[in-house]
Amino acid sequence: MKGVITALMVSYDREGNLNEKGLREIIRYNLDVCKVDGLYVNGSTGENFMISTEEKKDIFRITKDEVKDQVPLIAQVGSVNLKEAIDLAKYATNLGYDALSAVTPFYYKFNFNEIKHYYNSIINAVENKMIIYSIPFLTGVDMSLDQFTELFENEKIIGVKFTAGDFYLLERMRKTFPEKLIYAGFDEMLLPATVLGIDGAIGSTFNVNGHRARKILELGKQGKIEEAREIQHVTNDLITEILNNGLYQTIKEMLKEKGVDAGYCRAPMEKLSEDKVATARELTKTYL
Ligand code: MN9
Repeated sequence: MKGVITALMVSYDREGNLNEKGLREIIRYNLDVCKVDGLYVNGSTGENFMISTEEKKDIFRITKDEVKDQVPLIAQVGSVNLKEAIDLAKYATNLGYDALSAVTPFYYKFNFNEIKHYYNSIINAVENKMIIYSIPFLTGVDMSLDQFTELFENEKIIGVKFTAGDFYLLERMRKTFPEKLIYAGFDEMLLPATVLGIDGAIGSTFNVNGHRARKILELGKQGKIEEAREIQHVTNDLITEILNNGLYQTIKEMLKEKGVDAGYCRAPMEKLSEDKVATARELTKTYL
């Protein structure tokens, strides 16, 4: 479960209904064109926090059916509704997902004992492994090295998706937990994270830019920093444009330009204006 892992996009129609055919096409594009090493399902990029439990299950089921055993699959099951998280953990485990992941519980200011109880409750309910999903800029939950150490005492908790720019903490984590899996979560900081010794990366832009991410990771690991930096520069030119134009909407529009039925984002996320659709088309021509 190392390497470039796409945070999978999901296709919704104009009314916000799940588009199974489109989801399958996005998966195929990731496996056949971007050639990524795995998929992270129902994360932020999958618009997970705006959809129902039944829809989450449909996405887990369709994805496993399309991928079979081609690449490892990670199921993000985290929810402030702990019963839902456990239900989803059982569901994804029964489907044969290779690992689970759960976002730190958010909205309420849970104390660390509550967070620890949340992770142990989810992972001890199933025969599977857990990757912590840490994304402080969206959740407001910032954990310390000592707190990660306490969570990692449970051997079923095998790693972390580290979506943060705190490279001091990242370095301390690498040194302290050589046997745990650390995934970079910000695609625009992939090279510096690689230099610090991550095992892989999980990101949204890999849906379209997975081939460049692979080069950055491989060159970075080989110590070919100049070459890797050039590719990170091009990657970040693209990511900056995507962020300015609307993150998930623009990636979907780029996929559509490549013939993938990627659909629209789920409300309350808005649809792109004509101008922004045109910008996404230009980006596709320039970068893909
Ligand atoms: O999880 C993604 N985070 C979010 C990873 O979507 C919130 C990243 O891949 C970012 O989308 C990407 C752009 O900032 O690095």
